[in-house]
Amino acid sequence: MENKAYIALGSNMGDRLDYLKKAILHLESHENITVVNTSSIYETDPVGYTNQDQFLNMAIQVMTSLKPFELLDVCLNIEEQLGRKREMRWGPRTLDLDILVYNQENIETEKLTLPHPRMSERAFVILPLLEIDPNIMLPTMKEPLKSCLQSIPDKEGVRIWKRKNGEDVFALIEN
Ligand code: A4P
Ligand code: MG
Repeated sequence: MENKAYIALGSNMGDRLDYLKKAILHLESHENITVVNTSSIYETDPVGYTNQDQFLNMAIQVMTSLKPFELLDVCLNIEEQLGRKREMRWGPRTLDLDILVYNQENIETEKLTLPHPRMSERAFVILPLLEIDPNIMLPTMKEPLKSCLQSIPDKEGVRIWKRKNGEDVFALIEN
């Protein structure tokens, strides 16, 4: 499991917490993926299309032997299994799994862009990610990601909803 990746999770339909938990368990149950860290769970005001319910968002770190496109396919499959219907870009969703970063890969294709193209403008992505890796560097930025913090909008729309206590990776999703 030599590759390090960060994945953002989001849900704003149905039992949001249950979708996040199930997504993490699905990833962990894949033989080529180990979940090594999770952020707290945040409740966040919708960004983009704002006439929709609040999201739960979090970030996780995985180690994987899958290549980037293989990891993406696993994520898309899990979204599908957990009932995601693609109706509207930026619209309500049971589960969104976005790969944020994969090692220091820089990929620009329609199917997969890494690092995730909109991540550094989005408080609902950056705050959970910095919680698990405060010094993370992106291959596309000279400064550490935390240097964006001051200038990103909507930070007040991102609130801790379920705090992670201690080091136990699965404590949040087990109870
Ligand atoms: N794709 C390309 N790069 C990636 C990547 N790094 N990770 C492709 C995952 N997928 C990637 O995604 C469309 C296609 O993007 C995928 O098939 C994949 O091949 P999608 O999930 O179907 O579309 P989407 O999520 O509706 O669009 P998009 O542009 O990914 O939306 P975002 O940017 O994810 O925004 N507000 C709050 N508070 N919290 C949220 O989580 N999420 C969105 C969605 C809007 N507002 C939000 C939130
Ligand atoms: Mg997505």
